[in-house]
Amino acid sequence: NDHSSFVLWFTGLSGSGKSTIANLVEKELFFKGIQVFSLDGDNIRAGINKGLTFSEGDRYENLRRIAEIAKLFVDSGVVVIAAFVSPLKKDREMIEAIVGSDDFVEVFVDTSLEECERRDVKGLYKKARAGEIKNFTGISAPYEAPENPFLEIKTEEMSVEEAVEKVLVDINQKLAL
Ligand code: GGZ
Repeated sequence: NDHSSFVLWFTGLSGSGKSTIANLVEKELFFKGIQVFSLDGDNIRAGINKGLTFSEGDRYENLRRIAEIAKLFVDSGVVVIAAFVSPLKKDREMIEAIVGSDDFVEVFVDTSLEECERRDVKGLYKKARAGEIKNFTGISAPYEAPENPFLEIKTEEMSVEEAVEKVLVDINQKLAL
């Protein structure tokens, strides 16, 4: 292994573009020969965290387990890419405490609620507005924006390609450590 490992943690609203950017970053790192693994809602909430809801307590437990798994991967020398709404400041602090400050690289995918709702890729905002989904982040549950992220990506001001490039450039020095 000739690169350092850490957790690249994407936080942002549902539909903000976290997964899209994270998946492309993973691909690029893989092509560079870096050992990388992605954790996302699809492989986590369907498996190890099956049964957890979107209550505040269950989100905490969801994220705590993810952080512990991420730490195991980092200890094995793998760069971890995690994309979760992770809406609460105290939960992200918990994640940072588990992973370790030096290895927690926070990326805030900053897309306004208005834009996420306008995109509504999965129709979830419409359902949340109709009251069909409870505790929906941005509608009926809070999202606390990070105050001091390693990196902030305003998706309304740049293309996906530009966002991916920005992440790659900014983590280069972390990889070389
Ligand atoms: C937020 C929800 C909810 C509620 C289902 N609130 O856009 P998506 O669909 O694919 O991503 C969202 C995903 C969020 O799961 P996370 O594990 O990332 O959340 S957390 O970090 O808060 O634990 C969304 C879908 O699940 N989803 N219900 N009520 N997002």
